[in-house]
Amino acid sequence: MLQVNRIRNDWTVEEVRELYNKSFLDLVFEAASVHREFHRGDEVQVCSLLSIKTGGCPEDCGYCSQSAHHESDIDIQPLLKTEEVLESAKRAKEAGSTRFCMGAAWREVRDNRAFDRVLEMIRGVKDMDLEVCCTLGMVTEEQAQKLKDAGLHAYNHNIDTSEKHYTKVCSTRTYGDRLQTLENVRKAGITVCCGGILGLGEEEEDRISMLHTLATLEKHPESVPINTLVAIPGTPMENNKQVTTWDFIRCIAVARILMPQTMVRLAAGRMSLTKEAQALAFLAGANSIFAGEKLLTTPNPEFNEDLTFLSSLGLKPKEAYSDIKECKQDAAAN
Ligand code: SAM
Ligand code: DTB
Ligand code: SF4
Repeated sequence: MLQVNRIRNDWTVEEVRELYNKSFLDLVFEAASVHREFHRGDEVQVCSLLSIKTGGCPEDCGYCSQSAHHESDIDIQPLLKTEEVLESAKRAKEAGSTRFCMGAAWREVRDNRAFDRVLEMIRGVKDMDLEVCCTLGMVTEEQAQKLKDAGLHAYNHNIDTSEKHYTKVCSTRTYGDRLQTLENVRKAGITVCCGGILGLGEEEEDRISMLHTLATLEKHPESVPINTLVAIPGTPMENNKQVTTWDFIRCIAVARILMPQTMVRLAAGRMSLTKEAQALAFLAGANSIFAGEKLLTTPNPEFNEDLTFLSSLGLKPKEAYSDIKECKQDAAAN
């Protein structure tokens, strides 16, 4: 593909800052142009999430309902049975999802029976021709290889914010730990899903730094979820100020320009975004949503409401693995 020549991993912080500070409409226009050059402007991928193990997490991430350090009101749930997970994946597929992401409130993967069960879940979801993604905390190179062998397509592991601000978000692990897991996932040949959260009390400079880190990884993540904080009662961030629509769209647009081939996902926080703001996000380069009434522990718009909304904008759900299929077609044509 000719466009590959324009993929840059050497962005400077100054360049990212310059983009972030562009006048709003110029920024959206540039992002929309890049988006249409690299992606179909009429497609959005619809993904589903399932929490396969909920709550009681030993990490102290300040935003999270599932940390054992906070007093949030959630139903703690041990690892689900494989049949329950596959049933849920089947329903997600029937409703129109093409990617299924399973999340566990673990600090890290351990080599135990629970991990073997997750591998079994991956095989089952893969057999349904869904893109299968997991987010299970830190993984070693060997564990990543086992995930790959089971058919895992993507691993989600967010850097959340800038390296500088990270110490104010989580004290039980380091930014370096996050980057190490991402490297282990890459080495195993699994695609990387890595993004962040806006609204963690960060400054603009932290957002710029986070986007810079993502865009200067050796290879851009294939998927970048942009979450806005869902402020959860009982967590240290329950009273954080809400992110403005303008700041949110700005980050989507900058991510799109820096990482043209990446899927930019509207992740947590859509309940507090108007439909108009979401439409603007699609214009500015977002091309995926999480659908279904629940994210991991918090509410999300209903599936049918989203499908009607997408269709009202003339957007169609994207097929599973369509990027890989397009690459194969390109290779065959050359
Ligand atoms: N335990 C694993 C981990 O931390 O990587 C996987 C699950 S964790 C819940 C997945 C991601 O969801 C986090 O990295 C964070 O970016 C996002 N997230 C969690 N709680 C959130 C909240 N309240 N608002 C927005 N995003 C949130
Ligand atoms: C991501 O970046 N956002 C999703 C997915 N990856 C795993 C999770 C959002 C969780 C929102 C809070 C909750 O529902 O507990
Ligand atoms: Fe645990 Fe993940 Fe929540 Fe952090 S974000 S407390 S690691 S479940």
